[in-house]
Amino acid sequence: MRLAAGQFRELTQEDLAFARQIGCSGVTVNKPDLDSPAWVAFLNRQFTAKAGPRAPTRRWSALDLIQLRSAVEAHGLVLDCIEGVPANRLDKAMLGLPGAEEQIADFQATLRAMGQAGIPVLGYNWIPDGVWRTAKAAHGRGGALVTAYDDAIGQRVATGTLPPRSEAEMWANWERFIAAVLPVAEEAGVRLSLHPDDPPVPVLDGVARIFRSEESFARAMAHADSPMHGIAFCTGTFAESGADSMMRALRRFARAGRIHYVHLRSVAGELPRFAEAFVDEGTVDPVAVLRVLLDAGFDGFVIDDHVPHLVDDTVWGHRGRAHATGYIAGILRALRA
Ligand SMILES: [Mn+2]
Repeated sequence: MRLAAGQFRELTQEDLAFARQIGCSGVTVNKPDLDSPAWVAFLNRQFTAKAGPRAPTRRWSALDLIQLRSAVEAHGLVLDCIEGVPANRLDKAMLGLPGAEEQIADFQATLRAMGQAGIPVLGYNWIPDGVWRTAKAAHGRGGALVTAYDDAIGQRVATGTLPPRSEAEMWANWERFIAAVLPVAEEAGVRLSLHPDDPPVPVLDGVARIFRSEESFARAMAHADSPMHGIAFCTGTFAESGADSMMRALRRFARAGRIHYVHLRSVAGELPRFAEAFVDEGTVDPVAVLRVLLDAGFDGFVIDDHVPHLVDDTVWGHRGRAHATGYIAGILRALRA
């Protein structure tokens, strides 16, 4: 088990140095925009061959990803994982809309390119409208800014932007997707890791949220039963339904060897109302989580996740992430001793 720094959208030399400085061995990037001026500027600082602007791509090429990987490795780090595909284009596949086949073909192409570039894990989720919160700047400990969710408010929101979808429809769309992409992942040697729906409520905005419980993950793991298909185990999201059920799911899937990596964060409260919290408070016991993973012989990586926003913090959350990663590293050292 090792620690990674997480969720970079656009890498900077300073971010990569920071990841090393706080003791991480690897990084994950989240829906990187490899067409952005910032990334082009990064490449032009990192490499002598100049990169130019280009039109947005639907598929990352092997060259894109080799550049990404070598930029990370130049800082003494491993590129452990990418979360999401270009511009997060998977919504039509999730909803079964026209264009789904094209998105699945793009996803397959990205998997093949990742295999060629030697990037071992692709994290994905099955929530077409993403993570929902009803407050983005609630006050946590000491006034740190945290996100919060209240289902009484969430259930009253209807954006009207998505077609209604039942559980059966969302499962059928997922089964079509995984049947198309898992053989490609196996051939490419890239592991697909499913993140739970956040918040894990049965339905939001008219669309069923199917990956919200231990039972739903057991069904998904049995249906797509391959070492190349596993779980991005988010302790925070699972604990939004209760910390005890999170620990049950953790023990089950860790023992089964189906956890590829872990988002280690905590929450205060549970549905129907919760707020995000520092990793050293709230309902998630990070000592118990790491002990289960060590006992199960877990050999993936652990990253922090959304972290509270501290005084004078950056958008990415350098201060919050330094606190979370240092805290997790301390527990690991103590457990190993
Ligand atoms: Mn997460």
